[in-house]
Amino acid sequence: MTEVLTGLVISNVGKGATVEFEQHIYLCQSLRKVATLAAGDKVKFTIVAKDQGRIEELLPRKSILERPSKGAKTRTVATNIDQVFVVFALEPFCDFLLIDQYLAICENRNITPLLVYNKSDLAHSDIIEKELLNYQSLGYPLLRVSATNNNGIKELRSLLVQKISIFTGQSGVGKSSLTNALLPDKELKTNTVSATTKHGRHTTTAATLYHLPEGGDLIDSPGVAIFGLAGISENQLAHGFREFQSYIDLCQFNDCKHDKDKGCAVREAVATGEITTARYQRFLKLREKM
Ligand SMILES: Nc1nc2c(ncn2[C@@H]2O[C@H](COP(=O)(O)OP(=O)(O)OP(=O)(O)O)[C@@H](O)[C@H]2O)c(=O)[nH]1
Ligand SMILES: [Mg+2]
Ligand SMILES: [Zn+2]
Repeated sequence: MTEVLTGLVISNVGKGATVEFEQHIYLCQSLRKVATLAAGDKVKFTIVAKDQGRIEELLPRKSILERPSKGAKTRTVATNIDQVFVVFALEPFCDFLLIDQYLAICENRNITPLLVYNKSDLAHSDIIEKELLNYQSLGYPLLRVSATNNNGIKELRSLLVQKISIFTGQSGVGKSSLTNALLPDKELKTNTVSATTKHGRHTTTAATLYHLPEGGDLIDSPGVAIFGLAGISENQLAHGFREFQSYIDLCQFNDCKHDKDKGCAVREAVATGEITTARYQRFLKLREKM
């Protein structure tokens, strides 16, 4: 009888999932389940040939990040994540709507979000600084880093120990550059997951898990494609704006949409300045997008 092993999914490469067991990688298939597997999954598998295996069972997940797929479907991007590092920069200019979307998802998925301002070697922006002050007052940790001059990398590294973390953010903000700055062996930057785009730039196409020398794992994921608002309800979106939480219960109506509704405590808090207009406007925009 073949032995059933417990492995860790490193990446879903389309034609199968790469599964790690005792520092060895097996390309695994299963008739039904392989499409749903993602980086971070723990699976039971059997070895069927040299470097090849078959997935027998998917083990329970602690958390899951999904992205929208064809039709109303969703696709799993990564699982068992402890913390999401939301990476942004001056260039391409920081998309706060996207940041709020990531934060809202983390609030609902019990994942710790942290903000990472990369390319801190570039110029200062008053617009960005103003928003960052607000995020910090809401309790979101903020790190200023630069993959170019290694500023802040040590602190970033210390936050990754013993956790499964993922970098997310717009394409071009430097997620892969930061991953490379953190990994000791540049060879680990597998070319199988990076395809040269027509602009001649390397862009990440599949979420891939990397082990860190200090312990802990890092998943490098494709840019903006990752986790849309897939699987989140309107109520969860409102809850995902953490400063709304204490007001939601005070709204006059249970089914308050926090828009033009009568007796909305959230809108009232915007009027008195307890919730910033910027965050509230972005909430309305995201709700419209759903
Ligand atoms: N000035 C400066 N440029 C940086 C820094 N980090 C990354 N870059 C540059 O930004 C560009 C994009 O970096 P990537 O690491 O490929 O960005 P990414 O977020 O992985 O992009 P996708 O894989 O497309 O999502 C590259 O040209 C990097 O050299 C930084 O700290 N400072
Ligand atoms: Mg990348
Ligand atoms: Zn309301």
